[in-house]
Amino acid sequence: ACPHVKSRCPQYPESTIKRFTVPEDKVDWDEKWPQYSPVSHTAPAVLNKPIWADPDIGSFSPNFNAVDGLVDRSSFEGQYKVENGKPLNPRGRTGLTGRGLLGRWGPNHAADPIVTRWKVDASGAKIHHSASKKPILQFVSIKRRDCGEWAIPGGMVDPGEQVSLTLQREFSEEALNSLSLKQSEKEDIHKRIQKLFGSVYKGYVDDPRNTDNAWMETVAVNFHDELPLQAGDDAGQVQWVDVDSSFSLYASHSHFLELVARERKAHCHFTV
Ligand code: RP5
Ligand code: MG
Ligand code: MG
Repeated sequence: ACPHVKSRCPQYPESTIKRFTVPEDKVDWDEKWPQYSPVSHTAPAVLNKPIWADPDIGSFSPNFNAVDGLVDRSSFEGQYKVENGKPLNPRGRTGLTGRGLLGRWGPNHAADPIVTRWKVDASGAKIHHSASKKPILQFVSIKRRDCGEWAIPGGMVDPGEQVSLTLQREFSEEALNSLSLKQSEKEDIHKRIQKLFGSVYKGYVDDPRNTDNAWMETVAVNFHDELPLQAGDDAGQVQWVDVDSSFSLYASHSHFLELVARERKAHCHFTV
């Protein structure tokens, strides 16, 4: 796997904290590096003991690398190491210890619904890219309220929740504003998004919130359909975006879209 980059972003999100700089050749835990002195940071919102967060290690020793009650603490990346009671990021050093903005020690499981359609002209014919000659896909993208970056409308898996439900729930909340719909409209939307396609990606997300002890993992799936969009919940805006964009997306989301485009034999170009 290639070294994580956004997980080493100098400025930790929603704080004034700066990460200890980790050069690419020192990311791997197997590289001896006695000078490594990462900054410790866990956001006040996490220390406040909300229901979505674990307690601090010391008073708390969960079953790592396993399904622990309703919380899945196993990783798609295989067995991760636990050192002094704390799980170690499977992709290596991030320059920051603690949990930062993430609630769980170890993997924090999310789900990413990638909803696509073909880009068509006024007559309904597929538009092909002038250089690659391949048809152009569009995907539903939301502007995240936290950082203002465009992203897939994903979200965290709730304890005990089926990933297939998280995908539908987060997509409906963020891209269809289902939290403000009538019950009958909710049911209609639910039926339409149940037609689930195979999963595109399962594993680590190079998310700017990641730390040495807490990181994002996801299951990304692709639905191909037309849907009426309306931004809601943690989405500020929502729109269909060409899978041919000059702007970069949140975390490793452009990588997931590359996988979808390849599978659908569509044009793809993203700035990473
Ligand atoms: C990313 O964070 C995942 O790929 C997913 O899109 C998202 C989940 O976190 P929230 O949207 O709930 O903040 O790493
Ligand atoms: Mg959400
Ligand atoms: Mg979200």
